[in-house]
Amino acid sequence: THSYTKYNSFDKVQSWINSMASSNSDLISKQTIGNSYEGRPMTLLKLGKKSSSVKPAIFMDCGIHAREWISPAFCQWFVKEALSTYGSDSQMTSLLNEMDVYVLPVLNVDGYDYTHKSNRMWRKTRSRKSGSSCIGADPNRNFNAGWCTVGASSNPCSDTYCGSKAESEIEAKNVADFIRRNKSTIKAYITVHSYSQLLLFPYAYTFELAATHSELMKVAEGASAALRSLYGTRYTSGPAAATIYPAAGGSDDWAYDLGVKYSYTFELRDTGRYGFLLPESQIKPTCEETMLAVKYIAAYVQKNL
Ligand code: 0X9
Ligand code: ZN
Ligand code: ZN
Repeated sequence: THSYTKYNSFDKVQSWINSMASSNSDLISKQTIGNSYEGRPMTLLKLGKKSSSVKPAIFMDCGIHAREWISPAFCQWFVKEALSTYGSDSQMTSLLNEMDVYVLPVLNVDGYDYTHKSNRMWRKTRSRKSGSSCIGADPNRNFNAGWCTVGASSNPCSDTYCGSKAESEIEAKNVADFIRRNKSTIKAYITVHSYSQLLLFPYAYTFELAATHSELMKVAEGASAALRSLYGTRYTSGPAAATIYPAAGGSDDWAYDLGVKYSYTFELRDTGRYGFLLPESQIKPTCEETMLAVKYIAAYVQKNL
């Protein structure tokens, strides 16, 4: 059975998605943005008060990397909190009245399932390619942003394999197609990873500063301060190349260059004690503090539409 304070399997997340979407039809709907390499549906939730006019939107995905289990846990938590605080929390109410929030709880569905069934430390997709016995590409090296120029490998056996071309991975292509199709409404892109306690923004594929660097930094610092206010958890904010490492093909850089001006990558808890194996006892505090940061970014975006 599904629990917000446990790491749910893909099947549990999928049935949770279906039940959320069918029981709260006022505020939530679901759509499939495509299927994965192994044929699993990639189901996107849309949160927001129904409106006759087109609303601006925020897109958030979790679980690009299979082993980063706290990330899908956060997307599930976000959906729960959004629905349960709409109508009582003034910020959430105003956010969902004025904007839509798209939540993709698990992007790398095949990899996520594989980490539950076979190899807990798997990172990549599960695609096969002829000529190599190695499986999968790194979906966060597969977007069309300086593709495979730095911090990525062209060796299919590497954990940072960039794929045979940009968007070779169907999961990356499905997300990119959706964002391109809805480019005029999507004002912010948030992607959730673990671990290291960082709030990153473009660029990762170059050390050059983004055109809107100071605004991106200001919002990141505000979000990090909001996060820290709950339990004192410290996050470092900055452009990805200088703050973590240079790496091309990331979804954050791609979305930013497409024109989504507010593009952020969260690296959630912890700083390495447990790493990807973050205990379930930390799901609740991690999600509660991260809510404050995501809501800070959302409030800023909403105010600056
Ligand atoms: O390397 C990554 O893809 C992310 N770190 S992780 O440990 N979760 O794998 C950082 C992503 C930062 N942004 C880009 N590299 N574009
Ligand atoms: Zn990651
Ligand atoms: Zn709460």
